[in-house]
Amino acid sequence: MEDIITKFVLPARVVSCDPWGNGHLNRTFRLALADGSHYILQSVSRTAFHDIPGLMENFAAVTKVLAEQSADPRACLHLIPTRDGHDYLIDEYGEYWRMLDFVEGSVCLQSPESPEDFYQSAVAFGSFQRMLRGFPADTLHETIPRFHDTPDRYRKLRAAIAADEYGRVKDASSEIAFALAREKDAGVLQKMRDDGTLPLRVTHNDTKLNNVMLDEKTRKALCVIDLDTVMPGLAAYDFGDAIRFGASTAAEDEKDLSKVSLDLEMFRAFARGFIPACGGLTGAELDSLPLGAKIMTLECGVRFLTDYLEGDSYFSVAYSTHNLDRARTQFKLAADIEAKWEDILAIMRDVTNA
Ligand code: GN1
Ligand code: MG
Repeated sequence: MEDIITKFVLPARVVSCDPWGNGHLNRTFRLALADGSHYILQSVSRTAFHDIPGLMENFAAVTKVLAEQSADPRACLHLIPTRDGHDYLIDEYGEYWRMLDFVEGSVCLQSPESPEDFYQSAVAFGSFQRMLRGFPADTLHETIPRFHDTPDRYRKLRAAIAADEYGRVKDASSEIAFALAREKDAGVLQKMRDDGTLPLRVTHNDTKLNNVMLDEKTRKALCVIDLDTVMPGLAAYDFGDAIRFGASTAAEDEKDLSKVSLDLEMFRAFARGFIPACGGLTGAELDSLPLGAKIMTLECGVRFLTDYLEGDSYFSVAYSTHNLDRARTQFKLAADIEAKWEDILAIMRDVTNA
């Protein structure tokens, strides 16, 4: 590790290097330097990302545009160059490493401590989308093709069921039945993307609450992180994925499903923050946001379930049924979103008429 660290231009000696954060793919470390500053060192998952140079090009271009639009250096990530002037390095094992400045004085939450926290994250993700409105989307590399193509996620699930390589299908029959029963409905966002009903925008695509840094004192949103999946997408993806994670009453891998439900107050807080911060969403986009919540939740469950059936090759797991537990929470939440559909629509009417 020391070898890698010395290849980046840092202002002082590194005194410690510790694992950091809660990502399921990249490996992340936080460095503490002798001058009191901190940096983030990350190796980018080669299982998830097959074009890391393209991904890093996106990263550099997007952070440049964001930095131009904000006076506060803490409002956007910055890549720290290597000594020979590159944005990343490849080590002797073929691993890709990048260094970022650490957003000092910030907190990153695994669940909102109040609706205000969640509102703040909504403002951050909405503003992120607005700030990238003028970005030439066709210059972005598609870092994971068909990332939120839900019908494609279902095709992969079906293939995993058919192969049953790890003999796990028998342990997941009710989850499989739940997912397949919703396959037809789950394709509507992709259909509206394909037929042009919904406009393509530059979206973040991984809008978990823990991908926003809040100021530890004011609790105002500072900065959106994890830019690996910034790609052309739908407003409903970012809205929906944020609801999936932050408006759930339980953690993504909670085993006690009675604890998992949709918190309508959190839903309202997010809608109130996201919609005005995005600005200029079309009527069809506004209508698609609740669908985004339902479909992103279902899709994430389908992805966890597929990975479980395929022997946990994508998401990192702490135990053998971890991905199955994750799939279960997503399906429980999706069912609760269905049950609360009329309440959700009423909140949307309130928020958009306010
Ligand atoms: C992955 O690694 P992390 O936590 O940022 C995944 C997201 C999932 C999420 C589920 C590139 O994100 O799509 O929603 O796990 N990222 C990728 O927690 O697949
Ligand atoms: Mg991510």
